[in-house]
Amino acid sequence: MIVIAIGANLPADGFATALETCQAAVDRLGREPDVAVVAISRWYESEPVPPSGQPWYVNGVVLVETTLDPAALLDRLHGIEAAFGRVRVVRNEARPLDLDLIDYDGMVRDGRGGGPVLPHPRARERAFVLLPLADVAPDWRDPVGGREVVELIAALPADGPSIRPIPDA
Ligand code: PH2
Ligand code: MG
Ligand code: MG
Repeated sequence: MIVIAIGANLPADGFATALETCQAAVDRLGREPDVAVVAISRWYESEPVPPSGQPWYVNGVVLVETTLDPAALLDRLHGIEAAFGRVRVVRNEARPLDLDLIDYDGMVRDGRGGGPVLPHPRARERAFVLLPLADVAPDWRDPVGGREVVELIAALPADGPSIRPIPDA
């Protein structure tokens, strides 16, 4: 199973909202050669982590199938971010699109020798990844700790950052 998390807290140029930006990014991902989007979570609105004066994020998760290896897939994700106006300047600044590779078929890699760190090292503590992940992959397990997504959700601090599903229009 290959898991990609999507986030945005500014509309990209040409889009009215961060939600529309995220939806268009999923469309674009599905039109990439060698990539198929096979499941899309609900969309969520989530308080920025760490807390800041930034706008709330829109977050979601998709499952994909691909013949690309993790590094090549990540390159494609970065290409889509750039096409949606993402300029990387300051860590955690507000952005029109963030595409993170969360899990690639359970691979565990520390990033030495190039390519992404897998699984994404912070995903297991982030409600804005885990809640949408549970929508599309309730049987997902953290390849490192072996814990199921529902256990990870239950372990989140009760007073953590707010997150709620965006009702369908
Ligand atoms: N992404 C971050 C940092 N903080 N907070 C929320 N709510 N959603 C995100 O997608 C997010 C964040 C770094 O990529
Ligand atoms: Mg991110
Ligand atoms: Mg990112």
